[in-house]
Amino acid sequence: MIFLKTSLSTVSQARLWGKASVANNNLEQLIEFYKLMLKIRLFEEKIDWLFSRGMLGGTSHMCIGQEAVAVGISANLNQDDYVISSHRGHGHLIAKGGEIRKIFAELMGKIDGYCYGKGGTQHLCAKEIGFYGTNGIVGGGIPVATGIALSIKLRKTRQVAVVFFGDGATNQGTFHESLNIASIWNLPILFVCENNLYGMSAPVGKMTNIDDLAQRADAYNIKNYIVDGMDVSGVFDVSNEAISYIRDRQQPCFIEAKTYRHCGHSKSDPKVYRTKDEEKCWLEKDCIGSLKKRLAVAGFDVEKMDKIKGDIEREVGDALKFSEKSEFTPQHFALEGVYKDG
Ligand SMILES: Cc1ncc(C[n+]2csc(CCOP(=O)(O)OP(=O)(O)O)c2C)c(N)n1
Repeated sequence: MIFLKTSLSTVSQARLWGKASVANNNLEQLIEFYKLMLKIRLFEEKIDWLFSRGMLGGTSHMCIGQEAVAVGISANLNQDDYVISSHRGHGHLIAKGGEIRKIFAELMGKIDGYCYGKGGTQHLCAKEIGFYGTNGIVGGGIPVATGIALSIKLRKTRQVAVVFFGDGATNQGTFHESLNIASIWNLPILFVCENNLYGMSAPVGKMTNIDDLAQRADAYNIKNYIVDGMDVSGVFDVSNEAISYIRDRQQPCFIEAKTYRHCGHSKSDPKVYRTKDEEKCWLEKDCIGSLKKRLAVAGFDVEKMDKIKGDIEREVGDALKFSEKSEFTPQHFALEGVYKDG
């Protein structure tokens, strides 16, 4: 079931609505969603583990809790569609077909990383699968995606550009300028706001004076949707309609996915700005936990789910070993590939 822009004002309402869409997805598809969401989570949990042991430097922003948004939307994309991400982008890359061994290697500064170990977590780029980068500048990916959408329009293909960003990014000028341009030029772009309720420690309710961020798309006459971001099948259905609309009509769309990050903003965040009760409440709605329950109700037995988890754990372990064996990027690479002539 799909929900056009409504007066939705609470996340609990979104949750109820999202449930109605489960019947639209078949068991096989739900299992694939489950596998991919679990892969993203286990991969990020391993990154957390590496940080805790001092085996990774810098910082990283996990999407633990938000996996359903990346997976539900990317399931509607073709390889030659474009995805542009934010600082919280591992899940978007994996959902677009990214290889976890190359992401591990990138984070470790190894030569086999997606950007030869020079980019790290906030500059992950995989052009060969249409992934045009994570972006450390809040709102920075939105105009890039809008430019890509313009190039699609000029080339007259049926591709779409999808850009993921957080609630905080909707207060940036880049967001408003991009929505305006996309609207007046009829660009084939899907704007996806992952409203996880906080921009760092700032609650969305204190930073914006509206109930739903999707309202902002109305100001630019862009068709928009609100969906429960904890329900992967709801996200899939909504984005399926939005992406078909973009391809057929060559016009932009906007989705606000109400979601939550179970983890802190980045690895060093003790989360003192939110209550344990709130965290517990959202954990109960966790996208992976709830899908697991639905699969069990649908008759998919627990042993099979345990096997899936075991297989993914092995895959993550192998990917890590691969990246550990990879060589550190040689110093002379620092100046290579940074400037393209012509
Ligand atoms: C232009 C800019 N301003 C501030 C920052 C610091 N910063 C990094 S992430 C972040 C919060 C972003 O919140 P949101 O857009 O909601 O994304 P989320 O982290 O919730 O996924 C801020 C303020 C930045 N990286 N870039």
